[in-house]
Amino acid sequence: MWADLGLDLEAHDVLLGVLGDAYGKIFLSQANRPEGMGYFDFVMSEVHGLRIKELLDEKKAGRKIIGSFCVFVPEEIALAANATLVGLCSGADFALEEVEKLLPRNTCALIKSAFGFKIGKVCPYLESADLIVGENTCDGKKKAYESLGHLVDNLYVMDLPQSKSENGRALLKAEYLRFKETVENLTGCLITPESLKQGIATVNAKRAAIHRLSALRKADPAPISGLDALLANQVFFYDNPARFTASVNTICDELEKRIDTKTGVFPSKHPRIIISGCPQAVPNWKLPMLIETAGAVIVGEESCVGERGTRNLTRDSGKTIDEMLEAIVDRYFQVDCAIFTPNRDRLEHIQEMVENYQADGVIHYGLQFCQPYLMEAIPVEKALEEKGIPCLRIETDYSMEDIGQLKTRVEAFIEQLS
Ligand code: BJ8
Repeated sequence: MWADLGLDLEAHDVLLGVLGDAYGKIFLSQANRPEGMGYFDFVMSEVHGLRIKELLDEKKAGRKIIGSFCVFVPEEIALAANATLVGLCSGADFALEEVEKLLPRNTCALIKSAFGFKIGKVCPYLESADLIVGENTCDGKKKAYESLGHLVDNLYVMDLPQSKSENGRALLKAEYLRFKETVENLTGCLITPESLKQGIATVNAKRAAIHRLSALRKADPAPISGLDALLANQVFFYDNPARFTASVNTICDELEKRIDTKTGVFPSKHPRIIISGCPQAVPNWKLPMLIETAGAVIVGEESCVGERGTRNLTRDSGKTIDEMLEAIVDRYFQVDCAIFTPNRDRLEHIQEMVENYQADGVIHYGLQFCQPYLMEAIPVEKALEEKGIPCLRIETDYSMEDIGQLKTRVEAFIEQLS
């Protein structure tokens, strides 16, 4: 299967070895995990196995696979046209030397990682995709897609607004219409009101399950670790949607029982943290691992792999395709990515999350060279400080070089909250 996809077998084995090792040390070593996490352990063990086989079987049956790097790509539309959407963002460095021949060194790790996985031929999702969707969000991604277009022959770039104006909304609607037509041409399936309604229902159910999980994390003591909750949010982008929804709901049933019996994931009182900032794609677990091993519990992620990505459901009352598209545009237009200017909603959402999740502090996670989030980190910190909410600004990448320094800073911050 791997050879058919054109993967570099040796490099792929190395990647899986490192991934499996890290997963064992970071996730399986946690005490007192919910039993339902067994499903996510299985998914992770098969993320480059059974899940790829399923996608290839779908392709054989005539379905198309669409890969995306951003939560602005509407899964509802992909599903309605008989396509499956998978996330392509990667959270590990790969083939860095080769990547830096194509991209400047001062490019964020998330973009470099996507290139590294392509150049190193180690990502079966990327290689299975019939269409790869890039989006004009930050300058780094925008320009990087020009270069990515020379490495793949199936790149489609979606334009996105940069401000929440009337013109911005009109652009988003026009781009979603163009995306709809592109996906219909790709799959040969015309979207109908019924198929779009079903697409909306499937994605809403997936997001509602995550909302339920998030709501349970408001309990004190927290019934699940931040690492495990982050994992569920990461798997959101890969798994079969209906199976994912059912599995998250099963964990939630278990967590409700834990809350009834006041069974926390950690035995004693721990400072509660919100992580805010750049998305954390698999296997980027460095910072959450440091936070939770330092004795705090992460109770929410203000991130696209987290609440920013899943916050709102799509209105499902529309009857015509246009009414439903309007609802989709309304839903996505609320995503408060730092590429928007101004972006006051994000500041408010972070403060709301602190209140709702009874958090003691915020750790702002910025990837090195990510201008949008690093720039916003300063007003975020200021706004939080004005409200007396402690905030720690972290700037890091995917390497392990700074782990000692990060550990010291994180431990000192958590100590201050205890
Ligand atoms: S909606 S956050 S998924 S664009 S880390 S590549 S911003 S330089 S990822 Fe994102 Fe969509 Fe926005 Fe969400 Fe650029 Fe920053 Fe790199 Fe980033």
